[in-house]
Amino acid sequence: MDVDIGTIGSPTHSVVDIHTHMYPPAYVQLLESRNSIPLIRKFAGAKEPRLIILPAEAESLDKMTGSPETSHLPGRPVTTHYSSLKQKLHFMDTHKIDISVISLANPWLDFVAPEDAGETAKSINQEFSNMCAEAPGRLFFFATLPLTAPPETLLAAVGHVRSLKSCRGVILGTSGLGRGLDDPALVPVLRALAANRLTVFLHPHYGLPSEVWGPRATEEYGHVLPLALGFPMETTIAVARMYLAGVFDQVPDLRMLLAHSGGTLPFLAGRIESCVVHDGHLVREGKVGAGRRTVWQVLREQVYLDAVVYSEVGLKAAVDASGADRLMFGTDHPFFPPLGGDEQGEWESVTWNAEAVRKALGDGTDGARAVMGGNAVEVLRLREDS
Ligand code: 5CU
Repeated sequence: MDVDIGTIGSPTHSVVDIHTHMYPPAYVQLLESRNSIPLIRKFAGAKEPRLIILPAEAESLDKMTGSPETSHLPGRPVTTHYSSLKQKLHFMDTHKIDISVISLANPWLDFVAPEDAGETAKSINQEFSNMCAEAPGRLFFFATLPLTAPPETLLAAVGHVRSLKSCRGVILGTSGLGRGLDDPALVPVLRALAANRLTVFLHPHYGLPSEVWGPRATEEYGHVLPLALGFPMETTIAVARMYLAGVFDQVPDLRMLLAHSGGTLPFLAGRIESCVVHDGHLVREGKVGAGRRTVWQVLREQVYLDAVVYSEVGLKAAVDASGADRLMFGTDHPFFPPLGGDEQGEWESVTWNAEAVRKALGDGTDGARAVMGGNAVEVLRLREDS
């Protein structure tokens, strides 16, 4: 079914895309200069250079390097959709998206040497800020943190991004400072973000260990398993670890927007709760007593979910878990382009998500309008100029 997402928005009800990435030109250059993943590499006979970023793609890259005559190219083509601002605006216009909150795509600066990370983050964030300045009111951004840098550099980066006019938060992977998001050393950073009203957009990259996909995956299954299952499980595990470590209680002002509708959290929150309540170790440690906030509470009090789940069933679970007032439409552009189709036209991956909103919340309802943009405008202060 064709969905005109423009009919959901209106002059008073903006359509906002909160999950939309870019690799600005300086980041593309950085990836082009590398010999191991993440990297961008040209292959003989291929029209566009290839972006190879996922851990699960390392094996295909090795195979390709060993026998360059293979027809199976690793990664994905780097089209103009990845780094051109003009292209981003065209994509927004095509899909009647009024406002986009752009963010660097994975794997951000996770691989950058500690001594370079601070300056790299500064220039990338400045580049994002400059792009937003070219389309005032239409573009905002989630900044990138230099997570491998020393703590003082990292905290200074929070201050820097806070000062950038169109910055509304930061995009964060699940590795944190290298030991995950339940690492006590990350708490001061999360506190600084919360104190500066910077929303954390949590996004996966690492998936699950490649072995779980089995010996046939690389040759036969493309990127389906790591993207469809590895990404959501990674997010689920990261947030469950934060919950068990008490991070949400330690940083009560922290606001997290979870990619892909929270992975599998809306579906598994009940099971997590049951496992917590029935765990002898947690009970003996006094962690299950009065005053404990349940996973459900955290989902309704500190968590927002994007609506990038491509189905009514998944979206309904997200609505049930966090509430329609905590869900926000997204596209995941420039990923999931129409293969073999017109990349300048309408993208099916976008209309699937808009259709899911329509079906889960009702055509033309206040709930649908809130998810398509109203919630993002409110939560991320998109009508404010600074
Ligand atoms: O297709 C992909 O690899 C990806 C990715 O890497 N990151 C993302 O956000 N979406 C799709």
